[in-house]
Amino acid sequence: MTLLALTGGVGGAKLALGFAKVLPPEEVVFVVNTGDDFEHLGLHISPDVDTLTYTLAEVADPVAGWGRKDETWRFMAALERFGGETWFRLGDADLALHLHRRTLLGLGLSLTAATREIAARLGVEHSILPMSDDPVRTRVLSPDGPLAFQHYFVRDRCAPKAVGFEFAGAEAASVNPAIPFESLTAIVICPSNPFVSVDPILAVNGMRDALLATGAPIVAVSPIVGGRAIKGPTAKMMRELGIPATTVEVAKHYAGLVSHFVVDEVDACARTKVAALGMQTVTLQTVMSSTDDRVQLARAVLEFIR
Ligand code: FO1
Repeated sequence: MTLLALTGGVGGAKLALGFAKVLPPEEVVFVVNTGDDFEHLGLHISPDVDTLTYTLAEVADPVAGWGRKDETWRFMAALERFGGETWFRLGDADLALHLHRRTLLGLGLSLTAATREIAARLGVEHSILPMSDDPVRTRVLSPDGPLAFQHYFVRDRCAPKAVGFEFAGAEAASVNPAIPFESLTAIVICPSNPFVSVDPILAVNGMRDALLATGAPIVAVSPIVGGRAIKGPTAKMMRELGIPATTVEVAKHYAGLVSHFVVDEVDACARTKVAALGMQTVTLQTVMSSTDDRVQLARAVLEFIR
């Protein structure tokens, strides 16, 4: 089989690790949101690509989910003394990755090639593909105007009200040519934020049509469990957009694209409404606290597809 898994950062990377543990590198490819990318301190920051890379390399910080475990912060402390910008925290080892990526990009490598090189050096054998090599930048629309994604997410701690989203550059961006659409047997949308992690991927010019044209089942795993987001601001965003924060609403958001939808056991009663949208559904334990949980959910999703 060849599985394509679409993912954002921390939440999606958990299930991605489960797939990487049960499928060999030739049977799964990860396509990652780069709408969160930005230029900062002269560096190209690609948070979701790095979160997945560190997760698959099993060097991610287990508490934050982003950055590296056993990280040190001398660079940040030194930068602070200079009065530099420290709202976005780059650990010392993470900084090395960023400097190395700047070197690779400066040599003319694409983001895909730089990601492949960095992942290989960290011992990751599975393919991590940025959704596009062209810049796409997510902006959160707030009553006070648009906010660059990391300003909204990290600097302002998701406090501003979200009234909409923009994916600047998505229409002009090309789908990553390394995505093996022609050989896919299934597509999984990991339990990432539908609005700011998955929608930027789908917004890349031609991505949605290319996914649908594969004819492969498209399975989404709900990031909303019992009316709450497992991680991040998904539920808050839904309420601000005037949408009830329920798994059924997530399914509605994906209607027309997704053929199979995974709801958590606590939302078993939502299955009838999801089925009414024309999706096949299954109830699974989707909250992943341990590596075993990730592997178990990955296996169960594969079983559902089969
Ligand atoms: N998230 C934070 O909440 N605070 C940070 O200071 C922060 C720094 C950071 C550095 C590198 C990196 O790869 C990710 C980082 N993140 C940080 C996470 C990241 O910005 C978000 O989790 C994603 O953009 C949302 O998927």
